[in-house]
Amino acid sequence: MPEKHRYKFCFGPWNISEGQDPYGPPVRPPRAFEWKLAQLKKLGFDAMMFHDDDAVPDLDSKSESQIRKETKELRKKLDGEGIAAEMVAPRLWFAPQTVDGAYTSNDAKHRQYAIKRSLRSIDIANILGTDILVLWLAREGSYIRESKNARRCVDYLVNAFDKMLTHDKNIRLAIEPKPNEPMDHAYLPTIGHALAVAQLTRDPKRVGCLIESAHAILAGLDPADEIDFAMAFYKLWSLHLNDQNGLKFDQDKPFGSNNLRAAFNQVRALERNGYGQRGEYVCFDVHPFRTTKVEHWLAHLDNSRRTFLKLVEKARSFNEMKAQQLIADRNYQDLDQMVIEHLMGK
Ligand code: XUL
Ligand code: MN
Repeated sequence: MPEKHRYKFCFGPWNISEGQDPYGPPVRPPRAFEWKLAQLKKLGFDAMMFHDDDAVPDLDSKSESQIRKETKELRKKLDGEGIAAEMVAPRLWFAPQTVDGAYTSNDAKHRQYAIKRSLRSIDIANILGTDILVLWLAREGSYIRESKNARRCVDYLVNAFDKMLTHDKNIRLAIEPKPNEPMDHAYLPTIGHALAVAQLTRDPKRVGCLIESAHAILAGLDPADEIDFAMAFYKLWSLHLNDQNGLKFDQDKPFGSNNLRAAFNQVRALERNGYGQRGEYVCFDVHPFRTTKVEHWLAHLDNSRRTFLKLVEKARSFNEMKAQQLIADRNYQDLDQMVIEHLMGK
């Protein structure tokens, strides 16, 4: 077991969400960023994640100097609270220019928009003091396969990543794969795809990944195996823990809410690879249920962390010696039961 360490935790302002879905309006009132930051602090989390326009609202309508000024003000606010910025992610799925994709749009002007906005996000990351740019490639894929040339789209993605790597010699790109939603099929649906495309860029060692539990489950994969795979390459630079009940819309349930054993295995994978020991954060990309009342608005965040910490204890108190004996005897039947009873607290 690697040296025991304290994990650092984070979430994003979008994780205190208002409950809107495609079928109904918000059910909780919008709250200002300052309120969300105060809640994060009150809960004792260490850092916040930012989309570029979480950091600077309406940034497309602002000048470069205005964006810089507002980002510096945010940095001051965060420093004042002792809260770090974990990452910045360009929100490339809201603007009219990204209706048909961002880096892989069929329209060259729109591809340029996406790249320019990403470079601006890197500048924001620099001011906020993080070297991680998260790329959730929301609209890089197709609804209608014949509408795009998937081979050319790989070149477009590599070209965009190369521009970012050139723009800043220290920035690290953490690709967050998701196989579907909003697209029918995404071009980089898994960690294997993300790490493969990294090899085509001008500086592969600065292109890594972020694993989100729900996204791996949507790809039909086990998030724990995705963690071990990414960490074999030393390329797991961020993490969105949550849960997902099978192949349906992206649910972002509290960590461990659907499958406690799968959550236990994710924690075991993190522990055995020493996740967090190079400064990485454990982030919860979780949302409150739509039914959640205002007075219970932060429970999904606190509960996810509680579950995580309990599972760290479970991972550290798992009888590895006994497990190894059962493995040596190929007695996976009893190994299976041993895990179940360990989780049940027998
Ligand atoms: C989308 C998702 C995003 C990213 C950040 O499914 O997970 O919130 O994590 O852009
Ligand atoms: Mn996420």
